[in-house]
Amino acid sequence: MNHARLTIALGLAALTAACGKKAEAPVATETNEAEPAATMSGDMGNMSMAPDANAAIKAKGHGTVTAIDKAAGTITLDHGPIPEAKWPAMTMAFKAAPSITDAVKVGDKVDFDLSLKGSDGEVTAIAKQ
Ligand SMILES: [Cu+2]
Repeated sequence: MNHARLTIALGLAALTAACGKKAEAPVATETNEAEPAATMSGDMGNMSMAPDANAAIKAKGHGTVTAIDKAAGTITLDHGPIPEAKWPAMTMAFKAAPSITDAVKVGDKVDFDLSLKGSDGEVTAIAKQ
């Protein structure tokens, strides 16, 4: 499963929905002398309601360590669903610092924190259950 593609697709869907809603809404207000509609379309990237594709998503997960590659700096986890990222359960590799890969071993059941950004997923904290 390609997380990056899924995340981007969800992001675009949300962005499109946000923009569509904005466009349909009545824009002019009699009392507001600031430009009502024209500035809106040129400023989509800064709309607070739009998800920022570059922002890291913080998530927590639970699973089992299935592989550790200290040389590559990765840990593979058979993890349960992660609602923050809209992921189903799966087995996948994440980047992990030595402090993470040294803290657990294959077969351990773990709770972990993730930082997800684009196609990069990194385990930022891990603890045996
Ligand atoms: Cu996954």
